[in-house]
Amino acid sequence: MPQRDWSDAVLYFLVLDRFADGDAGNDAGVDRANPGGFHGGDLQGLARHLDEIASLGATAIWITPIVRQDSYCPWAQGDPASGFGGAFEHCAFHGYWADDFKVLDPRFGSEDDLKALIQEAHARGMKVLLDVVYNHVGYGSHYLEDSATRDWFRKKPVDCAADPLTCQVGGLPDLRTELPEVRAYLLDAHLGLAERTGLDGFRLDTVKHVEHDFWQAHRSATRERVGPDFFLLGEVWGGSAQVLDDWFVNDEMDAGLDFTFKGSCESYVQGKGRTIAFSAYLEKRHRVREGYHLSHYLSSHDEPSARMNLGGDQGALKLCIALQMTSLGIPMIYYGEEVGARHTTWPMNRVDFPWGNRPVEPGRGVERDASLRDHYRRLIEIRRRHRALSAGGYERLSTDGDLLVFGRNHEPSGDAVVVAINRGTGPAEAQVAAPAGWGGRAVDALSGEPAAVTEGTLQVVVPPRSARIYTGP
Ligand SMILES: [Ca+2]
Ligand SMILES: [Ca+2]
Repeated sequence: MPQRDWSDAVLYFLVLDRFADGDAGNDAGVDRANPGGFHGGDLQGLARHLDEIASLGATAIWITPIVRQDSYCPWAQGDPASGFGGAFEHCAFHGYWADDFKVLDPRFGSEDDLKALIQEAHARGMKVLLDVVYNHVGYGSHYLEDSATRDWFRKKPVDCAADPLTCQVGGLPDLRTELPEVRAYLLDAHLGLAERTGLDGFRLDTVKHVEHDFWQAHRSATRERVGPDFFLLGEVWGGSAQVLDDWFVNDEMDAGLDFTFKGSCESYVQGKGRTIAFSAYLEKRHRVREGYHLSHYLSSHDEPSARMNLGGDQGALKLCIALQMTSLGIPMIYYGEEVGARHTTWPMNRVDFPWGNRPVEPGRGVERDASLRDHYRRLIEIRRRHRALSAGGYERLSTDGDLLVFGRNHEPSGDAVVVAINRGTGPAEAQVAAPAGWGGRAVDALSGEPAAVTEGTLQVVVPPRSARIYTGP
């Protein structure tokens, strides 16, 4: 299958340890009762269950870091709102506490396992992004002790509010990424793995904590060593079209996570704020620099899930999913949210993937919601069929009351779609200008129901708390 252009990519992010265990032989120390323990998921398990992701319609996977992890597990206190408020040992199951950047953690698998995973993903038309950390190491990394590397770290404690570049994020040892020796080592470690295994790109962790000139050197190095198409998606905490431009203007990366979409959408579908203000917000996202991408999501490993923030209101959640799939950017799906995983907040926003009655650990026997998955699948299919949804412009058509109607137009292909979202508890109607060339009738791609087009006017009729995606003849 051909690889797809990133402008219409659909990304699936998973915490590898929490997805599928394909090798019980690397499960020493696994403790599934501990929310902060390793749960056994690995590259082999993921490779074996790729169809679970491919059949959803995803075109790319982002997996958490897989380099060898620190074995130190500090005690932590769960947020009572998560459903787990007790103390627990917080281990490096998430992969962000490296012990050594040059070897893979046997708990996640080997380089051969990674190569096999990439081959299997490519065979299904999916790319693979690996999460990499350049800013810090784990609390007990061997680099802190070795005489050759112990000077690679800043010794003076710095507060992140005072200086994001030299501070210790979460108290983690900060690498002196301005030193040529440190840069060369880190680039060699991460890019070497990409060269050897055929990765399609990186998700870059803690971007704002490393110098811009590092990221510029990094971009040149990836171009030189792994090719011009190697994709870079950065995590700039608080990222938006405006904030991320500081990293796009000098081409440090291709895309950045959009931290604004989730909260804006959650508020809007709960009736907060005026429809016209939300429309202006969606329009503003289109000011992203030409050729660069936002990646917008509803849940992540670092925030409370949309499901939790919406109080379990499935109707509201479905509206946010519809908005996610009809908005500009690369939609990112957080593993399991498509089947109703019970992610809450930390530490329970990284729960096991719900496998239902399939014999897969971890997460075997955890209930899953097939109808929610169908909603995702249908929306992703509609998005991939319409360039207007992934790459088109934004036109506000109606913002009366609780009904938002907007047009998405993609001029190069001539594709046009009209999206209507009714967040209210009553039915809503509007008459809006139909895209050029729509005569007679349009069809709601979600329900299959026809809609009238009379003399260039589309009759928009939306049931309570529902979405319509009108497509032309
Ligand atoms: Ca395992
Ligand atoms: Ca730093």
